[in-house]
Amino acid sequence: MHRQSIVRIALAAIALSFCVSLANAQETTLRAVSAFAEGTQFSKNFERFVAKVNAEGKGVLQINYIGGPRAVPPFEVGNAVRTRVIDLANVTGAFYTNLMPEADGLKLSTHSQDELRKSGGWAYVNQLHNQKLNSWYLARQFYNVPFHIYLNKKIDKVDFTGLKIRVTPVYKDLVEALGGVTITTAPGEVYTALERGVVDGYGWPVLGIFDLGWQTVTKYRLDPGFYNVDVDVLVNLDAWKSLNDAQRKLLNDNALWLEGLDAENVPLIQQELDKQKQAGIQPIVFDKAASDAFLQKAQDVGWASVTKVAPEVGPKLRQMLAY
Ligand code: 173
Repeated sequence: MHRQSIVRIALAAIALSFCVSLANAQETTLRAVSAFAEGTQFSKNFERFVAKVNAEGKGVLQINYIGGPRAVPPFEVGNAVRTRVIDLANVTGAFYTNLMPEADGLKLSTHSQDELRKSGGWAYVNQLHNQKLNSWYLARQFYNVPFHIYLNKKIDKVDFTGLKIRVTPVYKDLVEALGGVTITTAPGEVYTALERGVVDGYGWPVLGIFDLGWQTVTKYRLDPGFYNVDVDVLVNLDAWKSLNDAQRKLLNDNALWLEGLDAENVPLIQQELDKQKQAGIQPIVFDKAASDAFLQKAQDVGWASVTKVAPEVGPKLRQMLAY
């Protein structure tokens, strides 16, 4: 080969490898964890989000999903994202109330995330997360999924006197207001607590009790369901600020896609109620007046608790989320 062409090819190769390494330098990897066990109800959609971002984000952004509570204990996930031990988290507000007490109010919103994005509710909640948890409030999932109290002792009125109930901050004040004794545990400890009879019941959403085998140690479900689940996707604020426009767009577009998956919850809830029935879990249902009183109590106790721990933010949050 002509000497000049060899030089030309060599130069082209150098130029090409330079471009490739520049492109690689722009690809960022975010480390992510979930506060819920891998593959279970409240991690599943987040895991679909991770897979989709990774498929679409080649050369732009990748998410390294480290996993569930074996990586970071559920009640420490908020702090891990705040301090950037991880960059991205799938976690419920109830698990980081130690750092941000008003996160307990997220379960009390009465609007879809889509509506809250338009009304300014999302922007307010995001601002609170920026300030209090050094994080960006990327997405909220499961707004249309209620919580229940599951019991192993039958009750003949909405009164938990004499009962020990496993809780998180979601249910604690409500259960106590109804006379129950509360024991706070992470989801991973619920099965053993029930099996050993340490608790007579537990709070949990309508979805997900089959994931960890709880149907074998559950007799009753108190109806109606109350509040709305929030499982939030948070990004460490410094990590968020370091991203370029294309990277943020990738995450935002997929966050909206993730929120859209909530439409699947409607048929899923029906299937799960049928499955609970087949597993022998009996609903405990009271008359309309008692049910309405229970729901009213849940709302009243919920907002009173948020306002007690966050006197200024509480009423404002109520205005923004439950208008
Ligand atoms: O019961 C819980 O552990 C809890 O607070 C929760 C919150 C959101 C989804 C699932 C469980």
